[in-house]
Amino acid sequence: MSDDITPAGRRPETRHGTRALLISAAAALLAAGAALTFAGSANAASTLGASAAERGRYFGTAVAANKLSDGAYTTILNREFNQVTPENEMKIDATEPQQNQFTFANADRIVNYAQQRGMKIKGHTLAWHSQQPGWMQRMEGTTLRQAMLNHVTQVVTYYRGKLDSWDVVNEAFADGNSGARRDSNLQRTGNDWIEAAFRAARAADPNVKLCYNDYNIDNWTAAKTQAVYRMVQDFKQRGVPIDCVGLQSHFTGGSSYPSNYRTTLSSFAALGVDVQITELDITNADPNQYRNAVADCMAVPRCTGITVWGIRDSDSWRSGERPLLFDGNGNKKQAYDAVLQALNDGVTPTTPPTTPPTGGPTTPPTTPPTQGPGGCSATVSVQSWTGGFVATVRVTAGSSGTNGWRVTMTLPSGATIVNTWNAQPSGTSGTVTFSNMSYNGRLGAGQSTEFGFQGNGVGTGMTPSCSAT
Ligand code: 9MR
Repeated sequence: MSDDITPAGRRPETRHGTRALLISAAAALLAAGAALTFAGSANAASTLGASAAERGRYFGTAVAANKLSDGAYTTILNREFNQVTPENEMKIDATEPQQNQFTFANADRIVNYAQQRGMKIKGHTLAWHSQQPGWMQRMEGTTLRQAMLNHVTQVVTYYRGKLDSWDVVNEAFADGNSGARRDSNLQRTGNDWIEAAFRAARAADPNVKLCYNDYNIDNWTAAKTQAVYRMVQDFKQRGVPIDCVGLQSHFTGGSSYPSNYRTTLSSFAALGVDVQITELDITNADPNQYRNAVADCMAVPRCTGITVWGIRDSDSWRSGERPLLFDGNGNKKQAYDAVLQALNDGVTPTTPPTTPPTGGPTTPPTTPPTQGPGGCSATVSVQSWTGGFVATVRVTAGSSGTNGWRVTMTLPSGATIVNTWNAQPSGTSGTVTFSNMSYNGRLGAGQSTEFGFQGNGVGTGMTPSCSAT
């Protein structure tokens, strides 16, 4: 593994400290793994899902709703996989074909199917430059930003409690050597569109894991990989809620498995996020590349699961490359055996790899809830750094619910707001009233929502008061 590459922005002494830690952690895992591997091969699991589960992971596949009536397809799905990702049914054009008219029928078929069988579900995907419905493709600026946040809020709310994770943002970085964001109508709404989407998702479901997902971020030295790494590092430092990074890993169409893949997986994981292989397929299903990719995931404790992008070659978006684990007749290919072996040889992390989602380092609410006259309350928690802060405000409806709400707070002298999400501020300094957006004003009795803002200066001593409208 090309361990000598120092990612930009990381101090060498930190790097050495990290390496020493990783080496001792790896030694401990190897010691534990020796015993577990022995036990594992004594009664090696005979399906992909069972083997992954024995090692605290999942093994999943992309699923198409219209194939759930194909018996040959579902026989393999039920036998081999314990996680699913809807291939197209949760994309923006599928769930909000007309603005504010949501359709979940096809996605629900997959969700119900998976839930009945105890399979984990990854939602895919909430904010993406591609597969936008026509109305969204024609939008720009503030209107688009609001529409995107509304989409995130509505869809995450609809599936609250049902999914394991969401691909909140998909494919936001450019290919090539620029390390820049991909140009798109979403990107043109402002560079903070990604974090705004993550914050809206967290507010809508505090328990689902929130992932950033992309392709061509497998090679650790690639500019695109480094750019995504720096974004995730920045999010963790600033407390933007992110729980996982998905490496699509389409080793098709001219891409292939990079020898430093394990370094990439472990480097992202070291930032404090789970990593997952989310859309794996490999030209001609090369058994060695499949074996290596799976073994790399198994060697990284926070690599929590692998999803292949379809079941049979005939189900693949690149069927001509026959890139999957089953042939068109549903027979296991050589690559299947290689993957099963790599799973069975894998190591069970000593600590469970799944952690509850975290929004980064948060401080407990700095003020007791204050009950406004109109039946809502608000608390604020603040994360500060030198010269700035992010405030997250939780609004909770009283016993009669709200049609709308307003939260007023006085900023300390010298503090100014530079960015607000999920609320409309009346000003940028002094006493500011934050009003609900169109999509988060209506709260049932006892229900909560969150908004937030970023400020310059010091953010201490703010006391929110809430009134329902
Ligand atoms: O496999 C999906 C295919 O059926 C769709 O036509 C295509 C349209 O964009 O999307 C494919 O899935 C993509 C996934 O959503 C994101 N990463 C790349 C996948 C392959 O194109």
